[in-house]
Amino acid sequence: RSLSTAARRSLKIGVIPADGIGKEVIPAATRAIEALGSDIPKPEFIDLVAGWETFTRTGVALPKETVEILRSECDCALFGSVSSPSRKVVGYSSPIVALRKELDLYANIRPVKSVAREPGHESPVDLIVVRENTECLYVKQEILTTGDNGKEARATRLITERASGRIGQMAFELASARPRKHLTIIHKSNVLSVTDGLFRETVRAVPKLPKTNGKYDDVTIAEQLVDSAVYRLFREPEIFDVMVAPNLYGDIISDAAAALVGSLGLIPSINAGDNFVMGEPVHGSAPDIEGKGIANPLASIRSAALMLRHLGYDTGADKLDTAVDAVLRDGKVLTPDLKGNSTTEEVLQAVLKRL
Ligand code: GGG
Repeated sequence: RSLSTAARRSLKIGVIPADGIGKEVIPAATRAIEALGSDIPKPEFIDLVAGWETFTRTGVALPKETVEILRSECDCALFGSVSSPSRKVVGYSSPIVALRKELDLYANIRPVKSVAREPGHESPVDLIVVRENTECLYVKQEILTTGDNGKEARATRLITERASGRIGQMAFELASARPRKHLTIIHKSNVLSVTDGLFRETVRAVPKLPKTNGKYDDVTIAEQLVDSAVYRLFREPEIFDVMVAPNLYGDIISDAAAALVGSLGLIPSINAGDNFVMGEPVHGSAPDIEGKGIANPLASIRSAALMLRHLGYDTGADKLDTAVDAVLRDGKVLTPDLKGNSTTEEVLQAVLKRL
């Protein structure tokens, strides 16, 4: 990471497929990256482990070695999907939540965009969910006690000025670079006036900070309560451009928004911090289709494109996105989530043919 983007001769990418279909779609993404040739520095893939399966095998969900190698040897990473159980398992904690914290990947950027009828035409849905990635209820401080009402479960919801400020700045930065320059702050501060109130006020204050120097003056700001935001997302998605939300709301809204473009199997994300970036499809490990070879690889290929773009490799990223758009527009080679009957490999081949 001491090398500038332009000076890098190779790009070291940590590869963590983790669980379920992550093991099928992440290899497809690495093959798409390899096919970019001289558009990017020579990719070197470093295979790393994490996940529920790793836990059942070794007793650790996120091995120290995985974190150390990502920190000391990798320029970036690709993460697949994880199948954490829905019950408490002693000694287990979600490795993706932990990894975002360990590497301080404070922004989860999730673009949701439908493919335009023809290249260059407007997409009917074109928005970005910017999800705070390190706190909210995902600090996972839960306690179970027994009182007069039987068992009582409590969770701490953490919202800090620091985390809200930096995710706010990231959201303004993204909004100011888009044609519509519109940012909607998502909260529920009519009920949670202390926690969501702090998030809302801190994000709102970003453009007024002296360090921003009027940089975001042309960004229009709106706000929406999270429940009505979901309603309006389905009724009139075109009103949204960039949405910024605390962790839990951002997680839910971005999965919901995926329904607008046909499949969760199309939605990419990056987990970004000031020093590291990790691409990750928004979908989970999909145990129902694991091992069948029919998982949609496009969210992972698009996550690779987002990761490359974040690192400044726009040509490579554009090529991947253009190839994915062409496959979708053509509509002949699609996995079952998009009502097709093609396999992961066939969709990958269709992308590779267009690179
Ligand atoms: N790639 C996104 C993903 O794996 N989603 C499922 C998820 O977030 N799971 C949380 C967990 O299992 O710990």
